[in-house]
Amino acid sequence: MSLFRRMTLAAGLAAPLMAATAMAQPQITIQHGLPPNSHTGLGAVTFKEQFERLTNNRYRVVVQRNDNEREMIESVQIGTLDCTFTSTGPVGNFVPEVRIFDVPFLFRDAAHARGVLDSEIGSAVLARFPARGLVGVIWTENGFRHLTNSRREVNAPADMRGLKVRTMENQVHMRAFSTLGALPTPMAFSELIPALQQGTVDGQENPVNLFLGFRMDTLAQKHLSIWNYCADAAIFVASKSVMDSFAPADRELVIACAREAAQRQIAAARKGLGIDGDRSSIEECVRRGVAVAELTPAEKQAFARATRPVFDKWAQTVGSALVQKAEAAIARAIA
Ligand code: KDG
Repeated sequence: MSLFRRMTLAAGLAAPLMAATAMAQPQITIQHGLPPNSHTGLGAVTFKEQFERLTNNRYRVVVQRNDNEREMIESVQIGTLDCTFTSTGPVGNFVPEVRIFDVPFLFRDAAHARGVLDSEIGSAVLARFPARGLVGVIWTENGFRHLTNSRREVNAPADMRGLKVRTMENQVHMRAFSTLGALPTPMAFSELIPALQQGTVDGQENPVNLFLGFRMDTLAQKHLSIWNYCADAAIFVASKSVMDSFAPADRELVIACAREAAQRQIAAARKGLGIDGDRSSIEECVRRGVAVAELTPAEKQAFARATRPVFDKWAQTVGSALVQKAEAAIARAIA
């Protein structure tokens, strides 16, 4: 798709406020799911600043918020949106191989997750995106997803029975929760806070910094289980048709700026979680009266074993050498 055609589409579908005078300057729109002061907000703004600066303002980058990640990816796929920072949550619906990174209890800690993302496994998964009209530009991070709920302390698989838990629109997550005897309730992030307010779910799982930022502690979420269930490998995804429309030098700049943005996003997502000794986010949960259960390695292993059928089921649907490599990583993670 030519850049001019894309500008017209963007003006018509994605950026109704764009002034006619700005038409001479091509516009790139990036969407992400959280408020401006979040880690995804920081990533998107960093991308904007870097790309505009390095192209001497030949482009204008517009940052927008959209808390429906599935919708964002669909738009990127059809080329009405240029790019997005998204969690992997709904991405597996478009690029099934991404589900490797949704497998529960795959990663021990942030360093382990980073190592796998930056390895040939991460690159091999990114290589699957173009066939689906997408470019997986770079892996970033949302932070480990932890469970909160209004009903009880959870530190063993049996504690999960009967808990109604909001999950992302992600088949691996849903299966993991149902395997543990919980009742997974998939919905977009935009529906999560109303669901907690109305008590239509007992719990949810998200990185601690999102839990704090959205004040979920005030929505009856009194129990937090730090269980390193899912590393939540977020990703910068661009539209393939849009990337193809760039001159090679500009395409390289997109990649370089996304990398810089990802670095800042990762640092922000990790803040306060005990990585590098800073536990301020976990301490803030305690200060707010949340009962925090930090699971021991043995307790996490019990969950990893209990959810092992999820991997086996998922592996049947993907198949391939990739699965074997991921399986080795899983074996290491639960050894
Ligand atoms: O990518 C940032 C958010 O949109 C993402 O964290 C949403 O984790 C999310 C969820 O639970 O839907």
